[in-house]
Amino acid sequence: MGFMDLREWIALLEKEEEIRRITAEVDWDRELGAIARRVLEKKGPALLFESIKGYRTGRCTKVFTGGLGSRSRLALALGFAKDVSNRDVVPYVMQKNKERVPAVTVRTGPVKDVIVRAPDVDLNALPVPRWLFRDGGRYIHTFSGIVTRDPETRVMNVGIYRGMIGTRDTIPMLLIRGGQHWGAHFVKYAERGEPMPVACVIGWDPIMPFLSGSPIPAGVCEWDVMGAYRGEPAELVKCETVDLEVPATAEIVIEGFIGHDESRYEMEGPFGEFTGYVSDLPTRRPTMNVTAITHRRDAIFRGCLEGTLPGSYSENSVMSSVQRAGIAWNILNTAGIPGIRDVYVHPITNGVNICVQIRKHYQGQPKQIAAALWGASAAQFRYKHVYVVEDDIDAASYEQIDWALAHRMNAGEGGIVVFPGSFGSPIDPSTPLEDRDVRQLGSGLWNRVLFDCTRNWKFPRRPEWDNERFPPTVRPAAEDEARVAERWNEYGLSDI
Ligand SMILES: Cc1cc2nc3c(=O)[nH]c(=O)nc-3n(C[C@H](O)[C@H](O)[C@H](O)COP(=O)(O)O)c2cc1C
Ligand SMILES: [Mn+2]
Repeated sequence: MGFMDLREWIALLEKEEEIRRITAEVDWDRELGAIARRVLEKKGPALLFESIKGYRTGRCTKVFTGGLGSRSRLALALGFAKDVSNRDVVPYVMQKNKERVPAVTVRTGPVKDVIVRAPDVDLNALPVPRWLFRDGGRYIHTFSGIVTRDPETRVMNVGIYRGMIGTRDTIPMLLIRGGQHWGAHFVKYAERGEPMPVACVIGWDPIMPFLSGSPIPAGVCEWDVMGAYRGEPAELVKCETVDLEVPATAEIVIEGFIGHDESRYEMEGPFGEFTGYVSDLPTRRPTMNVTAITHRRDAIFRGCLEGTLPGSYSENSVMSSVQRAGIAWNILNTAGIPGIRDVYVHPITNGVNICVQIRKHYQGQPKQIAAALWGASAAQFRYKHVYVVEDDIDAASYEQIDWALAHRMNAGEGGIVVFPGSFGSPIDPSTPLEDRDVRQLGSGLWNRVLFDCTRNWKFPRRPEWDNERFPPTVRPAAEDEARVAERWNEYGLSDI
């Protein structure tokens, strides 16, 4: 099932009573973000702000946020019932991520209703929030699909990368060369001495952030994967000033170029990041020079309040709890590792921590799992801590994982493996700033850790342990449990 555009998605949320329209006037500066935070804390609905201070009239008067801020709304976006289980939705995503329905190019569409070209471009004409009082500016790109093209293969990529309004027509962005696909494109354009053409799509089918915010393998065009999820090709139109294509029914598209001259980089940050911490001192970043904006009549701005805290899960973490589990599971399958029973990502860590449940086939299997995950570029911002548990431990239960960690894991016997100096997130507050210098290092440096919470096969099987490698647990014998269950009422315990 595909939603044609943001408006149909909003209509479905309305039908399902999963959205509120805010008609009271709200300030884009801090107030809108603080409302969004309070609604996340209350596990509340998506929000459509209809009266934004200073934007009661103009080219764009509405802001939509929170559409994917709960598991039930994510389920709706994927065409499932609201209460779909992890075990149903993750395999679906694993399958769809591997399918492609190529996009088609159409002549025109509503995204061309209004076309503004440089020098008439003014980004401040959009009601872009300053989401958090600590943010360095108005973050225009928090949930936009950022489109670039590989200059060699001509395949397009769509990713979410944050960007802030610099001047009226510039957007400094967090562009990481190592790991991120547009970063690889940027390096290729630099080698050719050409600026990189970029198109930023604000507001479309919810499948767009779901796929652009997570790593699909390099070289795969995310528009084609979105087509697979939609069950019909994405209909794209050519941009006005860059050689790129964008959805014909998108709300707003910002076109431009990012050059390589570091003297033209602009300051970006800080930004309230997915870790729940405010990341980075203001830093000079690659900067997009906007050459055109095209948009629908009565365009709706789409953004997201980033940052997960205990009890308050951002849209990114809700998406990640499904995507990052599915992507990891596909990596493990591709690596040919047997016995994977479940892969679980709790939204609180966004997939920085991940738990893999296995039927143990051999002693070195957990280390093979960690090596496979850490060898994949999908691990750029994720999979810092990998737990491996056996199939009697529920990967979704922190209590059960901690029991296995307490009594099965032995650090001195290889239960903890630290893999230092690996590529990783430059926005992890536990990483020293010098290891987060993207300009120097290309990406951040991470010390990754495996917690092998499986039972050690170096222990010999023992007859007194029922021929197992580990002692039996304190559970009564099955026949004792059955007898007691049968006589339960006789004991006068029927109310327990
Ligand atoms: C809300 C949100 C903000 C993000 N911001 C950034 C960012 O600023 N820079 C970045 O490299 N990745 C960012 N990401 C993660 C990327 O979107 C993710 O790694 C994705 O795989 C990038 O696409 P790619 O794999 O095609 O490069 C963000 C993700 C989300 C959901
Ligand atoms: Mn990609």
